[in-house]
Amino acid sequence: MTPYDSLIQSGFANLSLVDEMYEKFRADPHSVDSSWRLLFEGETPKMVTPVLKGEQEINRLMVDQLTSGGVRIAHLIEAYRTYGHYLAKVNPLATEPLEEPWQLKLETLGFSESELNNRFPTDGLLKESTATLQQIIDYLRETYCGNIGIEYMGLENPDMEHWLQNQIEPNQFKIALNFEQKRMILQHLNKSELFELFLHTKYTGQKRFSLEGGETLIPILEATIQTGSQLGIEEFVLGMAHRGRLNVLTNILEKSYVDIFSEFEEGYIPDSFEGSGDVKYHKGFNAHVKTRAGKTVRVDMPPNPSHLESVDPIVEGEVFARQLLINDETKKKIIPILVHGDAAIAGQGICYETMQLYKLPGYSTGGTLHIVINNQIGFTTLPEDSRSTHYCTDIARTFRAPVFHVNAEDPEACIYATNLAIELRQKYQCDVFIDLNCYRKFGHNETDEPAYTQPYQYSLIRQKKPIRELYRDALIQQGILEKQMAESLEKEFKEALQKALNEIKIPQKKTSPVKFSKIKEFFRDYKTAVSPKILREVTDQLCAIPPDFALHKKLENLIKERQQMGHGEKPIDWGMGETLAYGSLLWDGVSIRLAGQDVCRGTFSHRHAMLMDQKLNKPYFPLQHLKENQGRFDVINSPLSEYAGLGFEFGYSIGNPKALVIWEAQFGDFANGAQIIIDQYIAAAEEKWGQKTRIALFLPHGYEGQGPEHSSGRIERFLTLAGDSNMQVVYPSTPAQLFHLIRRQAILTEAKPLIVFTPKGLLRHPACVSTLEDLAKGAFEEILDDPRPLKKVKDLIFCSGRIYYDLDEERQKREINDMALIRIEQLYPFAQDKIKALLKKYKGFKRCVWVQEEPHNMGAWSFIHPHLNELLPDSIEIEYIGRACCASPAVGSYVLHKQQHAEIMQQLFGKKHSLEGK
Ligand SMILES: Cc1ncc(C[n+]2csc(CCOP(=O)(O)OP(=O)(O)O)c2C)c(N)n1
Repeated sequence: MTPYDSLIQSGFANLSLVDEMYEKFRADPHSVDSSWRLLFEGETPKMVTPVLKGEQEINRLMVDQLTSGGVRIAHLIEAYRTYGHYLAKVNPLATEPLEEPWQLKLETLGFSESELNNRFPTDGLLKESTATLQQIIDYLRETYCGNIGIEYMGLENPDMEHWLQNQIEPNQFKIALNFEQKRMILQHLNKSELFELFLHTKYTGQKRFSLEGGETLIPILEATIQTGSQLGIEEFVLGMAHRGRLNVLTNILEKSYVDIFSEFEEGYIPDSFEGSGDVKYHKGFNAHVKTRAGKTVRVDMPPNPSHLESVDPIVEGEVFARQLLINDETKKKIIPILVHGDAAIAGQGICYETMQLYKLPGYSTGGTLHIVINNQIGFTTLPEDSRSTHYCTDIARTFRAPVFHVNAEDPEACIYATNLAIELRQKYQCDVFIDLNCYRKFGHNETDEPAYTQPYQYSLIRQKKPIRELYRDALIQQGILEKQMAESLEKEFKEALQKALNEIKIPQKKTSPVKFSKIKEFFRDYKTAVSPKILREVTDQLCAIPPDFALHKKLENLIKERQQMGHGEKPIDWGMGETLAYGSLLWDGVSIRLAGQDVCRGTFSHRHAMLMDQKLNKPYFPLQHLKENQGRFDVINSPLSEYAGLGFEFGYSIGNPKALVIWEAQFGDFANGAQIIIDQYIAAAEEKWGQKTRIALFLPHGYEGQGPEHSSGRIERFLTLAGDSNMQVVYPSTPAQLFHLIRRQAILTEAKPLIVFTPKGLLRHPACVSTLEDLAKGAFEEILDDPRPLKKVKDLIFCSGRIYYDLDEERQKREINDMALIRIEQLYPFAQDKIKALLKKYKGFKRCVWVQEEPHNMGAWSFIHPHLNELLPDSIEIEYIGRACCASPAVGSYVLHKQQHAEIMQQLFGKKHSLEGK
């Protein structure tokens, strides 16, 4: 409560406070609360504008106004604008009138009952300049406490407040629709309800997540498209909840009834797609919809898994990418719509994480329209058990997004709110919420008995007349619609449904289903080498820092070294290998987006893709200044969110399939905060929905004694997810390998996600370097053979990633030359043929070992073991050397870590190659 509010609440008992505040205000207008400032600046209330006169007079006038009621009326109006929604009649299940909130009580506002018939200035609210207190309150109640409750005050956007007041107050938040508009609403309610009824009778007991009780969603979405298109929107990306999804698919995206019904038929097998598929209420669809004004609007509903709200950041990423592709700088042509459930929006943290993106330059889509199907239940749980907030939409308050609370049983009010919401989004580029208060006619799904747990709620629901009938009867009663016409509209629609049902042909299973992109795609000969000339040119541009740029002292050296590396005068380190991969791709016009926590500099200070002018505090991105017509390069420090952060990038990669999109975790461990995006989308989206992505995940991994949480990117998890050619899991060990890998990912003909375990300790390891020539020839090698000259090999050692350098060092130290160290750089898809070739090359070896840093139950061992064993001669069994099984990825103590490391070395080298024996 503001101090000014307290004064009002105290019934103006402390008028000396006004003097005190005014003194403070005169000395410094910002030293007082904004409510006082508004008062003294004469904006609210308008009656105190003569503040410009002498101080004495001001005080006198204010006292007059306060006591005469002018200020009180102004405050009363503000109170209704701010809190009127608490009294709005938006709950179709309400059985009793709402209790007046304290903010609107007469005494709170400084009035008494006895003043109800006194006349007061109306402050421009009514046409008349004065009216009785009762009349003013009635007007405000009609406006702010009718069938729409609006939360729009105090959102730090006075212009938006005024705009809304001008829209709302003159017509008391009512809309006058013409016959055609009303007929359209009825038609959409018909479609919405009768579709569900039809499914209910024809496919009794089948899961469809009926929209009944919230049918008004369909006219709302219809209005969004119609009004939106008139306001310049050409495309909507719709993140849809399970509830009403089939209804929206047919009645908004115009998916044919035949197609929908077919999916309900026994024996249905999809014929259009060869993956494992998904259930009908998770599938995506897109369509071009014709509006009544003759425009065409694209509506895209991406597929999503059961995981509620997980699609939110994906929708945002997709929209953001598309907006960039069409240069929609105003962000008014493509907009995101997110349809939520009331329990989900209140409970799922991803909603907050996604909204946190909404004003960030690297993520903002210019505002999302949120529609909550608020059926006042989540499965069997009531709001009192599922949220601590008053409204399920209270997240909107955090982000200063206006909310329209509407009653599904008043479709006209819903449409009016929708039109305002979409106009607001277009005008103010803000998120807007429509809280569609409704009920759920049946159980959570159609096989559920809701009365087990909600007998009272369902006793009310069973008495409910369908919204369509309520509206139809109201139109008939108003004389707007003839009963006959209403009946013929319904009949027409039912006949269309029946006709569709008769047309169903169940598709036959294909005899030999064509699989989507094959494993062999990965092993194609991709040309990733770049000529030394281009590499030098890229380097020169990268290192050409503007002369007046105040570079950080330490970075002067980095730039100098990078210049030498790019000219072959110094070995190329990890950072430069990565940078040259980006630079050379951008040179060829490929767009790159790299996002994640602190990626601009790089968590381990190896990247420096953003340089800061030390005097002007302004960033400079060398990779954006290579040449004209180069690819777009975005490097974005993400908010501290893995789930929404990765979800957004996945969505971006769908929205712009050609771009190379990379998400980097701060440490690989943190990727599990985005596990739903990894499991449900990255690993399985192609298999379930045919959705292809070339997204790459960089997961810093490696055992350097930093403890349980900074060692492992959880290689084992990704390998468990790998299957059926769904993605690549790679642990590259040299800068050149990374260079070729990044370039391969950008040009893969069949886009597949790429999981890369990236190093920490190797970033500056003197042995982890490549030459310019390594970049200028060759390609990414799935398997790296031993580069050292060896005698007849007795021990064949397989490993992956960082540990190679430790093993090699130890081997050198011990002057061993009959041991081959083979690096499996690409763990999945497993390059079986290349391994076979190496086994042949080292034929006659006596011992075969897999060495890893990770515990026995983690790392690549469980995956590699059967793959390698299968290829070995019968006489040889692969041996495991690594840490013992452990519940946690790594020990906390550095000393213990070193001990474990020494044990690994001892196990491998100790038996036959003891140093003492030398
Ligand atoms: C992340 C997640 N947790 C749990 C579930 C199981 N589940 C499916 S629907 C549902 C209730 C959702 O309630 P609400 O958001 O209000 O939508 P409604 O079904 O009422 O339309 C639950 C718990 C899920 N799908 N996703």
